Amino acid sequence: MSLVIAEVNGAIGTITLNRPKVNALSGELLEEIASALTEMKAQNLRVIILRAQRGAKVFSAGHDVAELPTNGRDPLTYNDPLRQIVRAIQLHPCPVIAMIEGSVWGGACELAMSCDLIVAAQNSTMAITPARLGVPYNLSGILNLMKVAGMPIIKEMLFTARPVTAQRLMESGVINHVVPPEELESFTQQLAMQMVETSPLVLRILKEELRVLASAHPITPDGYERIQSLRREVYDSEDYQEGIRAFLEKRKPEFHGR
Ligand code: YZS
Repeated sequence: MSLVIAEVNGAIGTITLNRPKVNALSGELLEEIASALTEMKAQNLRVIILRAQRGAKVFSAGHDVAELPTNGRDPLTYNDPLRQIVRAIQLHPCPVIAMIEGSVWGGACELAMSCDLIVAAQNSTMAITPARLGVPYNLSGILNLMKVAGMPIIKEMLFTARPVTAQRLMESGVINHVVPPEELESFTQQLAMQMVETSPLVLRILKEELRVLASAHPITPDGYERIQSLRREVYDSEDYQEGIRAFLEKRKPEFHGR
């Protein structure tokens, strides 16, 4: 069975996450999203909708924790499949709308936030979880959060690792629209149609302009080296090993800060 269902209806493409295991973002699932995006790019579609199965309780459980390395290697490198998909969505020539139903966890929040707009059902939530798992979030991941959300909500989400409601995320500017679950599909289609009616050339160029300008954060080599060495402290730590072990053993982690 495919982990992703790709469909085209007129100028609108839809990519549906379809992994029975709560849509956890395994390398294989992410590769299927990448292939769907590449095919849709070749078809010159005007809008893409990224969604989970209709009625999903979990949009996605985030990075597949079983695939995180436990051998002292950086778990979220430039070439990690999730990082590649985030870049592919940001670089995709047409707008991508995340249509959210259910809970969104960890790396799946970044996947959703890398889309150009987010439409969410009233009962959906997002939780950003590296502190619960002991994972050193990477720099582009943090920067991507900073591009969409304000510092107060980012800090609350990162420091508590708890789910935040779609309503609060809309008030914080992360989500564009929150709608009743039964209106989610029709509302998102309508929004997509409004974009289909505009100039594809202008939309493509606006998207790239916004991407480049929003990424223009200068950082000194010294600052970069410092953050990277702090991250290394985490993935070399006992807490990192404990976080993953506890998840796989389905228990609460016991962190000691070393
Ligand atoms: O018992 P089986 O074998 O059926 O497996 C269970 C879960 O262990 C598995 N599963 C996962 N496997 C790998 N990676 C995951 N992220 C993951 N999440 C779940 O899927 C099977 C069904 O899970 P259940 O817990 O039984 O399902 P349910 O009771 O419906 O609860 C669904 C949720 C999503 C609420 C629950 O599974 C959950 O809390 N999952 C973990 C969510 C999470 O913390 N994800 C963050 C992953 N980390 C990242 O994305 C980044 C590395 S970071 O942390 O840095 O942001």
